[in-house]
Amino acid sequence: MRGRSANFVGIVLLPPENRMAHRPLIVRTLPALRRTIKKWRGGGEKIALVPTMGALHAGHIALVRLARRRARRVVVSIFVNPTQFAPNEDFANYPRAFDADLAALENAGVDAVWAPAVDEMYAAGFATRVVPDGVAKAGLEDAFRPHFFSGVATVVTKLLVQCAPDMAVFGEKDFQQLKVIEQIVADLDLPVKITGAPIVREPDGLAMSSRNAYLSTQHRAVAPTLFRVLTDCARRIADKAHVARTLDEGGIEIQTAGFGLDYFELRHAQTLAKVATTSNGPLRLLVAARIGRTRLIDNVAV
Ligand code: PAJ
Repeated sequence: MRGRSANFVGIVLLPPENRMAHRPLIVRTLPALRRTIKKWRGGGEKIALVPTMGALHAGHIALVRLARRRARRVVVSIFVNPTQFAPNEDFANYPRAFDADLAALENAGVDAVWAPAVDEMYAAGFATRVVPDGVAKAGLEDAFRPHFFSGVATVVTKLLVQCAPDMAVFGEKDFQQLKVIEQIVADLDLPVKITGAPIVREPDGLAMSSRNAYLSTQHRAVAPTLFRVLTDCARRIADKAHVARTLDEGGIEIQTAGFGLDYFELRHAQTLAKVATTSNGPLRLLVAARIGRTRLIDNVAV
């Protein structure tokens, strides 16, 4: 026994605060969140926020790791935000996996998980919305989900006020959403730096998404077509192929694979304005398409 415990002595003698260092604090109420933030601020610690709706995958965790490199404290919010879902959308069925999420965040070294109930976020009588214009009206996601960006803008503004982070990380996966949030922060003078993080993909190129869980085996096999067509068309456009023709051909390929196409467009990467030629970059190629009951979005730089 002596010899055996001696093998473990290095682990056993670790001070408790070190062993517990990566177990995130689960925060459910605004006063508790404020106390935590105030304590960290008082200690002069830099805070990063990673907003999510949970059902976490490697794409979310990459945002957390980026946040960890930039700030002493990392808060991840998990809140399936009802105001960004239309009545016919998947709010009720959106995947929820709090225990698995917590385990993943513990591994990633998160300090706190801000997970309010819906009535903590939207108290009785709640009647204020942030309604973004500009990039939020670019005719991409907004054309198919008209309610979406006011819901996102309202909840993200609240999260930024609640957590008062120095920085917040968002994925390029939701490219228009990232631009909308940059615009809100600039327009409302919110003292936070917004950082965009690259898209994390499955080995076959499919952009990771909580909604990929909805895909049938058959549709999952077809789903990487989106990234393949995106990269192929981006390369052709960068090589000076005719833009409209390339987009038409790419769109047909996506539909032939079995998707319903919402949009497949070349846009200016900052303003999201329509572009007909490659003369005024930086450019982004963006797609949204439906397969079965799942709607997928993706984009690449050109
Ligand atoms: P959610 O879809 O959970 O995504 C949370 C964050 O993870 C977003 O910034 C999103 O762009 C990023 N993300 C998702 N998949 C990614 C991938 N494959 N690679 C890199 N980043 C990825 O987006 C939302 O939640 C909500 O709209 C929210 C901003 C939390 C407001 O409710």
